Amino acid sequence: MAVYQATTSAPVNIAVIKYWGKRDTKLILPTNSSLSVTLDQDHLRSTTTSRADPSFEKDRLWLNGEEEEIKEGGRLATCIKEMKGLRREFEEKNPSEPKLSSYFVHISSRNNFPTAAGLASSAAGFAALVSSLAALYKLPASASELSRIARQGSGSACRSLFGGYVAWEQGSKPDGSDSFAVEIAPQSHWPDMHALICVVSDDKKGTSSTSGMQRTVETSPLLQHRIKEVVPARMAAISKAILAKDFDTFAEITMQDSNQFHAVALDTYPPIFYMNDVSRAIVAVITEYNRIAKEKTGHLKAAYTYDAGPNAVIYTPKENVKEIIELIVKYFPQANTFSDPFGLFGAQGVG
Ligand code: 2P0
Repeated sequence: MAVYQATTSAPVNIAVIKYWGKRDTKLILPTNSSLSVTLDQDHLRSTTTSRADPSFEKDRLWLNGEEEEIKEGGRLATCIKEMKGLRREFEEKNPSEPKLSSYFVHISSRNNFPTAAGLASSAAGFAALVSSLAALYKLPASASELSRIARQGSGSACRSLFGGYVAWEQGSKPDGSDSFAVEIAPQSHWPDMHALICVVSDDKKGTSSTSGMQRTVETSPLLQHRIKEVVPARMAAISKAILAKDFDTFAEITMQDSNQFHAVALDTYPPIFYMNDVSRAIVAVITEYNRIAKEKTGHLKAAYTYDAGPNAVIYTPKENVKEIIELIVKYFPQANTFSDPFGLFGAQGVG
């Protein structure tokens, strides 16, 4: 008996131009383009195994060993259905291929990063799910084509189909066919770039991204300014900075965009707070660190960014990593580093 099974993995990504707001909540089409840096390390990935078998009685999924319900019409069901649709097209073109599209699938997904790293896992999770089904089904689809399907699982997941620097082009078509991720540059383009994760809290966030961003779309006048006037110029400028390895411009835009995302959250009614006092203290430390560096050398040394939670991600050229960890430990003495060797991208607890 043939065994139809495939295992793949996908990395975590952290946006430097933030996605926040949908123009279509079912297809997950965003109100603005976004851009992320992939934390492309072996130890920050979701790994997923998919198996198709004629004996299976329904589609099932396990997340870190616990079974999750696949709700009809929900995001998981949509991704699985879309992937089966692609397989069906493939079988029509290649009639000798087994009819896997008619079998149910069992999917098992695990994150190898500690929950305590405070990272959103849905991006890596949906990207790994889609790529494992693509491998199971032997689809010739490109990463951008697959990103269109991962997007329907979780918006930010479309950016985890690539390593390195990745843009999610918002697109303009109502069917979402032009809303997908593209690689701006591979990680190898800028090996000097490092990221530190400062865990302020690993508590589950109060307002989910999905509901929070829709409240922002409905109530924030600042969001309208952001999506029309601010993001398009920043997307172009930061892409250019990445290609030129211009850290000063990259850092300035990254920090400004994090600030504006949190301003838009505050402009939501009722307001949404994701950063806390420790997050703000880290902003102050990095700002002062950059001020001194700029005075001495004319250049910035670090860029902070915060997602829908209080944890900081700090981008910095490699030469500053040690200094920044020492700085964080000095000002946040309760900090403890994870015992896992995090390699290039460190994770630092400051909780
Ligand atoms: C981002 N975030 O660009 C932004 C910045 C959080 C802050 O993408 O509803 O989990 O599943 O599409 O992708 C979080 O939103 O939301 C997010 P859904 P998602 O990374």
